[in-house]
Amino acid sequence: MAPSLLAAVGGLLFLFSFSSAQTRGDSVALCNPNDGFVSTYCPTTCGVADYMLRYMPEVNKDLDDLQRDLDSIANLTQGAEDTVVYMKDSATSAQKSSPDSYFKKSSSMLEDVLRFEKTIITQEQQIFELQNLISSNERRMADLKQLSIQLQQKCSETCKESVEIQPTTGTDCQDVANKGATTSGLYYVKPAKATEQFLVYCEIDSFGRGFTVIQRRRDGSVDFHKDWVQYKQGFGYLSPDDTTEFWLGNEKMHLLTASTTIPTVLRIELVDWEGTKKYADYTMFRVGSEADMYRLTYGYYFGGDAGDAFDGFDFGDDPSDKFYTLHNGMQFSTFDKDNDKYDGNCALQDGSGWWMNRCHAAHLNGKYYQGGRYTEKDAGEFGYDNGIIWVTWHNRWYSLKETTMKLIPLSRITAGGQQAGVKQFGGLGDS
Ligand SMILES: [Ca+2]
Repeated sequence: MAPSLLAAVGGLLFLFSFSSAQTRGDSVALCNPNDGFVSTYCPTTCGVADYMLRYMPEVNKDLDDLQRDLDSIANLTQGAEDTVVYMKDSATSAQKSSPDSYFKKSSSMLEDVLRFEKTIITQEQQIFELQNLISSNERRMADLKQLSIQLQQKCSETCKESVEIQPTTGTDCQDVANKGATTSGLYYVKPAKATEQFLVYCEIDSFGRGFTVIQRRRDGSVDFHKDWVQYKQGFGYLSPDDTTEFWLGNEKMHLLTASTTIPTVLRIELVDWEGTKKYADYTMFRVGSEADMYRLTYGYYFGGDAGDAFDGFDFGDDPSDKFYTLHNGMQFSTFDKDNDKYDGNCALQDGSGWWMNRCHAAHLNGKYYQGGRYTEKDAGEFGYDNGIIWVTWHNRWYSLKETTMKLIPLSRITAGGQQAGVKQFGGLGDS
């Protein structure tokens, strides 16, 4: 307790004893104050009462203050006690609950750690796999580099002629066969009017017939969209085993057919996508000179089961269809040399070189369509029938799989009575 408070309590007790005296004094107003009272004389009852009354309000106020202080102290004490109890309770409860909560916290941390460890393991696994991938790729790259070096070495070697060319020569393949050649393959021939020999593929059968092959389609490996000069000189590839596509060339065809007085048969052999083989023969076949634009002429259709498409075809579009699609007498056209009977340019529209009329019923230099069937949409910007066509067998929206055009003297076509045996024609369709 503060010292001021003790003094106040002491004063209170003192005042209390005087206050009972005052209560009994009932003549306060009549009291005459004695001037000497303060220090010289003993006070009268009234004097004492007056003195006390003067201090009464202040004392009461002090008492009130004191009471408030006491109340406040009591309150504070209670608050402190409450706090202590609360703290004790808290401590107890903290002691009780702490291990649990720490356990929970540490468990959760442990879980986190485990999760992170798992993630790390997964990532390590991924890194390992990626490293494997990198090394595998590096190995592949090394292999490829090695291969590239080998290829470069091979390419730098001088090209060796490995194509076997048969030693026998003649004016054409029948002449070669007549001289004893029995093997199909590459031969040099020199027709009478030719200034120099040139290479051809001779198909020599077991009857001693020698066919000179002038055109071959078999897999679409050669693009037949060529210009005038290319069709004149020939393009594609001759192979000793008859595995390639080519156009022998208009000039050579002219030389082969114009040099002889013996009628030449053009045999056309066709294979469709079902593997069926058919043929058509034309005798007295000739290809004119370049001055006459390598005009196609023949005497007549000599037979075959493919039908006479060179004679035109009545498509049913127009009464003049057949007349405008026949080929006998037509000059050769390429996209850059329009010799057709059409206002437009058949060779340009169909992307080939051919003996175009207006335009064709037979079109063996057409675009190669895998599977055979095609539509206007497939036929490019012009949308005309531009496939490999022989309409007397398959319609114009069916492109044949294989074709062969080959020459043989008329005198040999029926040799051994074998015209009917053409179904066994060599090479064709064997691929
Ligand atoms: Ca024209």
